[in-house]
Amino acid sequence: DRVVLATRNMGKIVELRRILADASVPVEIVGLEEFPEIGDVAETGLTFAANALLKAHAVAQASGLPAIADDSGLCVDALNGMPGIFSARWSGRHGDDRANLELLLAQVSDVPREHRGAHFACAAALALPSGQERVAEGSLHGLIIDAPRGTNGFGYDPIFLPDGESRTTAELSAQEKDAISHRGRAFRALAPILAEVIS
Ligand code: ITT
Repeated sequence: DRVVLATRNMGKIVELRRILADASVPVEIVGLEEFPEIGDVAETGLTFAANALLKAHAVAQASGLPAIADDSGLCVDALNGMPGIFSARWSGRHGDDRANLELLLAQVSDVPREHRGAHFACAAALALPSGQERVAEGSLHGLIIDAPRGTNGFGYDPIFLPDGESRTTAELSAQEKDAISHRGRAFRALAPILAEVIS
């Protein structure tokens, strides 16, 4: 069985293939590069779940295969939950992780540590060409530190310290991040649904 992974974000692709492989879902994951005719999906939803479903449905319709999508982001308490669904384009340059992280750091520079709370959120969506859909969500709570640390992961990982951790998510190993991450939680919850729906 083939399932399309509906994302163009390399950081997510690496993590999703790993998380789904570890969850032993008996499917072959194919990337969007196999469907060059599928263009970008407008992320017009107001929630992570709405945007994940938009991406999954668009790709399931266009490819004729089941599709899974991730919509995720970092919600910062001191910024009223922003950048949230705008995390990938916070600086105005979509997918420019460095620029997004620098802007966020500047925005919280005056916020004292006790008010640096934040969480990563992920919605994992599955859509079938028939229109059937499922969503699962996951989150990871922590705080924003003053300066980037670590080179693993992607996006805002170098400035995010999970609760109870002394290392940022960019200092955790891949396996350590997957075990606690918003994406790990969301996709491990979706995995049995995926296995059931495509069997
Ligand atoms: P696709 O829509 O093609 O999947 P995208 O990068 O545009 O890719 P999103 O709109 O879901 O996807 O944005 C997710 C952003 O949230 C991502 O670019 C990072 O800035 C941030 N993010 C999500 N998960 C993260 C993680 O595990 N670690 C660090 N940053 C993360």
